[in-house]
Amino acid sequence: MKKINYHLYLVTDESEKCRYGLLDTVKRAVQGGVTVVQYRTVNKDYATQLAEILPLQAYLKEVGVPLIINNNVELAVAIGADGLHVGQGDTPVAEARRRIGPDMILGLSVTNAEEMAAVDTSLVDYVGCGPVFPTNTKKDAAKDVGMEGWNAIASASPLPVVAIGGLDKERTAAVRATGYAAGVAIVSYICAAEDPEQAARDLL
Ligand code: TZP
Repeated sequence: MKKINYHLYLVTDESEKCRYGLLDTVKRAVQGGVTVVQYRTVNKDYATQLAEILPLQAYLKEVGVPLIINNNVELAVAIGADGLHVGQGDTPVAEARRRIGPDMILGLSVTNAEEMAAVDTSLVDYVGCGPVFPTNTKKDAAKDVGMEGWNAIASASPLPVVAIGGLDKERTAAVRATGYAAGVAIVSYICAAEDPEQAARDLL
């Protein structure tokens, strides 16, 4: 299994919603301790994604932080990203694995126990579980599972599992205290923060 450090996993918001723009927000967050970054957008065309991702990738390579692309196999392969993340309704994991090859990290979102039970550990490297708490960031998010749901789903994970959805300082501490989280994935607490570096530190 490919090893990366999932401890503090930043999922980027739309660049126009990042208080300091995409690159500067990521730089500040990495200074604060972010260990992996996922580039995620639902409103940009391919050319815009490429224009945003190349400087981000150059910076993350320089500092040795892995870059994962959300739900865009073509982009992940074209730039030679470290990983690809897909949701249940996105490119199926078998097709994604075939297209990215054996070495790229592949993450899969799960929103309930049935999806967790169906994870193919021969194809997937890690699982994102949530939303754990309500979130305004993902418009089509499934119902939040709460701490009880997190405990039930995450404890059944055969792979490293990352919590996502509505996480702030207190909730992150609660999720980490369960002992099931390889990491926490965060959008707005960091991207919308007045001080993204300090926000990242809050979550370590
Ligand atoms: N997938 C499940 S919840 C979510 C995604 C991408 C958004 C989490 O954003 P926030 O702002 O950390 O609640």
